[in-house]
Amino acid sequence: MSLRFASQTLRSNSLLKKNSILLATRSYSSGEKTLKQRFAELIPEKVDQIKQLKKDYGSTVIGELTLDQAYGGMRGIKGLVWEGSVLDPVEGIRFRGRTIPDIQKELPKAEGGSEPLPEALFWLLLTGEVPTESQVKTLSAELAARSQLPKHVEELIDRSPSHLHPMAQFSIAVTALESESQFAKAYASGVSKKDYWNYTYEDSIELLAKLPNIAARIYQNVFKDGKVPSINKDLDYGANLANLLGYGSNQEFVELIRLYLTIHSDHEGGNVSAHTTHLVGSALSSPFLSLAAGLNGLAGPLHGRANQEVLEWLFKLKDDVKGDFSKESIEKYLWDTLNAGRVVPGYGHAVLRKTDPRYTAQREFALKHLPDFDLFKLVSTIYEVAPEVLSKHGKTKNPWPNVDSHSGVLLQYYGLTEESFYTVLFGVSRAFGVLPQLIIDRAVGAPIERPKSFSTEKYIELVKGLSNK
Ligand code: HAX
Repeated sequence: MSLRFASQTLRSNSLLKKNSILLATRSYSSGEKTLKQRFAELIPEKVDQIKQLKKDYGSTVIGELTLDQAYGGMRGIKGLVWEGSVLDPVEGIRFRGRTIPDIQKELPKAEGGSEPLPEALFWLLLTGEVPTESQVKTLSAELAARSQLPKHVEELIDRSPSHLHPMAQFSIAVTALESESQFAKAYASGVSKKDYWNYTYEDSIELLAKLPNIAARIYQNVFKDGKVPSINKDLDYGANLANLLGYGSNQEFVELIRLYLTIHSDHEGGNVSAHTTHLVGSALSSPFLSLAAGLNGLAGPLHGRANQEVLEWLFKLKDDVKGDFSKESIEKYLWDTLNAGRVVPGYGHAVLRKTDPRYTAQREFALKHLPDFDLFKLVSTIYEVAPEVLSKHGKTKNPWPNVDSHSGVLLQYYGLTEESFYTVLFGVSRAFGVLPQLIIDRAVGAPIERPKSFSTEKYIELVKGLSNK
């Protein structure tokens, strides 16, 4: 090991020790377990559960695979393990067995607030347990305390040209945080596999803590005067993010951000951002490099960027229909989109076969807070027309709206009108879903991922051989 690396490792180990001491002290003072302590207690149980499952059922056939699936984006192939959430095609997402209305009811909220705190969801996704209010407060305080960005990351964001898409800036900044990775340093110093989760946990908390400053710095640089307010150590994560973006004085917006961060976090393991983060992590790349890879996938228009595309599509619709917002006129616009060979953004889904409950949660928020907003009314009319048009068109397997169909409209109402920034907010939220799985992956010793591929020629050989049997 080089001298520089050895001293870095020593520094990171002493920092880790300092953090653990800090956490232990806090837990003694409140008499409750911290997230890290509780997770550490749960690891042996999870490891044993998996070991037993593999021992009893390791050779059980859990599905069959067709050639169509190999060529069709691997839809429906069971081959991933994801603990935080499971997606039912009709019912939608359940986070550790809980629906969105369940988590709205059960998870701790900010004082005077009615939406769940995303920090509480992080706890739930990692442990399967609902934290107490004071446990969430401890976690919020830790995230606020670790939020400061290293100088080189601030400089990288500041030097990015304003025409570089916010998602590209986001990915660059998260990648550059690799300099802070305790996991990478610990790995290089040869720590035991059993301790990987510990460093992955520390990196994940560090990363989550720094995302509001990254997102807000990009937003303020690209769209405002470049000044980023300071993190308030007494506030929760959503309130701080709203403040940093410049909208924290509006409590309704703060509530929206808490809801937004909670419901965009996790959507089981097969979606591009979740799968990519997990895959890259399986090579023992740090949480910083793994999340950056996932964010690059989220930036695609068929995935997270759809929330930006929805707004662009809505504004074009407004121009096209020239004040005629009748169902007939919207129907014509939908057909024009489809006949031009384009997708209707915000509609369809690879798994869902009904209206996305994340759409419904946002619709309910709008009905409560902004029922008369013209863009909300437009989105509602499209909801009445689009499923029938898409069904008649006959291509998509799911003519119902997904999460991206609604999120931008809510942000527009509160004045956050710069739609090219929207996927960054999605990315901050997605970190709450994919980082718990990375920590679990390292805790249970998940192996490097390596499915089998064939060339078309080889598949021809394979299917001919099989059909001759
Ligand atoms: N408008 C028009 N056509 C659509 C469509 C839509 N909204 N959704 C699907 N289709 C088409 C597909 O393009 C595909 O056409 P081809 O056979 O010509 O390739 C056909 O219907 C079958 O597709 P599918 O099986 O129903 O859907 P996929 O699993 O292949 O794709 C997508 C799922 C979400 C990518 C797709 O529905 C889509 O492109 N939707 C619009 C973009 C969007 O809203 N993306 C966000 C999804 C939610 C998310 O991940 N958020 O981050």
